[in-house]
Amino acid sequence: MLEERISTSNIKSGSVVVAGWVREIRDFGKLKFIILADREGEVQITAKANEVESEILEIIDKLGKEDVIVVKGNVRENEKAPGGKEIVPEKIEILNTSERVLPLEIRSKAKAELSTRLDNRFLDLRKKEVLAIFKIRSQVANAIREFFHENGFIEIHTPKIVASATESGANVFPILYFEKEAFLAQSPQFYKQACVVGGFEKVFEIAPAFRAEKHHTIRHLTEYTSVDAEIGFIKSHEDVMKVVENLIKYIFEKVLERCKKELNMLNVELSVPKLPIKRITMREAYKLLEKEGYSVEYGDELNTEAEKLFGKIVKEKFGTDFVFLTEFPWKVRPFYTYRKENEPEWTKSFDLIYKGIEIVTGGQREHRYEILLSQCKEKGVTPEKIEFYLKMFKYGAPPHGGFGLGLDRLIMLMLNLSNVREATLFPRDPERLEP
Ligand code: AMO
Repeated sequence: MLEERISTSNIKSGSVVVAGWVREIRDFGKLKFIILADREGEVQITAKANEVESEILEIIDKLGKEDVIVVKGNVRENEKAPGGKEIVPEKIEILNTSERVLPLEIRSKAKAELSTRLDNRFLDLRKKEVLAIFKIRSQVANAIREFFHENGFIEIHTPKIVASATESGANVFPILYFEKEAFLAQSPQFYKQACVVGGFEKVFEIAPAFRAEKHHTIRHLTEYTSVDAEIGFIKSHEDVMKVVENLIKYIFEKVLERCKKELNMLNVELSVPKLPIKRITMREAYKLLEKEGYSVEYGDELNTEAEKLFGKIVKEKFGTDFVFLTEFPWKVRPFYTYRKENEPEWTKSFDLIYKGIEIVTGGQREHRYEILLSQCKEKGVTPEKIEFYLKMFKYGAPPHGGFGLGLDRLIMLMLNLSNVREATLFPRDPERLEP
């Protein structure tokens, strides 16, 4: 029967075969209903004593929620049935059974605790709202690939087992690698730069990144999906921001075009951001925050609270959810960052803030060997430990820059989810290694 199977979204008329999970059973003795669910939706199976073989009623008596069945039957109009159609079964086959007590209700209106949901993620994924999140995430990834390919970027795959930290030494995961010291990659930073120096000019990667983040927040994971890009022959970080904003616009346009049903299901109203996205320097941001009575030490980063307040100020003042925070202080940026020519305490770098949370970091990179070496020492990074990286700047490195975008955070904020874990299939945090 399975080879004739059609999706519940394709049910029109005549004889059909559908397969899926028994989501609900309603039993009125001589009249029994099954709500059968598959990826695309649900359909009602209606079995009346005088309309179906008695064997069918016996099978339905044995069924429980989340059993997997295949049903052959005839489609009939019924305005009371969900979707206006029902199937009168001729044959029901049980493909597999489920335990009778479920650790998680799939159709329940009451929201289970996130930890219970994640412990039973395979069941949680059967909820249509959860599926909608991952259908949208799939389309976002698709749009990202399309955008980069259309704009001349080459997709790369860089190693995730690495010999050194790239961002800061503090949040890197050490691993056992025979007799050597090794780590899980925090970012493809060095490798994406290596590809540009290697002559690829424009590259991108969508891959996991690992951070030993001990803190428990709604926006930190220990493994997240990073969308990285690196571009050669730029004039400044401005060229990089242009790519970021065009990418964001493209993603929003495609999601609006391709995910109407899913956005409706999640009650999400999206609008494509207007370009150019507002740029505000860190120095201006300190002043804006100061005016609201929140003072940040000159040269410091914005903490979570300040970032949130900054997002709010920008929304009220400029009516936008997106803002580029530019010219970060040298003090808080990694050694590879390019400093402003006449103001070396400030850098040619930026973050993109969306609804008060950072989703992108980027900037121009220092490509002049001697300066890079001295910046490396200034930041306390041992040059010998990153020799392979430093070496490539001796053989003709063009000016370049790039960015890293946290895919999980983008999805969380786009869909108004309350926690980044909801945007991630099987999230990893300090407590969670399974499922
Ligand atoms: P950064 O460390 O700021 O920059 O990371 C870039 C983006 O990655 C996301 N992100 C995270 N998402 C979830 N959980 C985490 N623990 C986490 N850490 C980071 C954020 C962040 O904006 N090499 C640079 C990028 C570059 O300059 O090209 C980097 O990794 O959305």
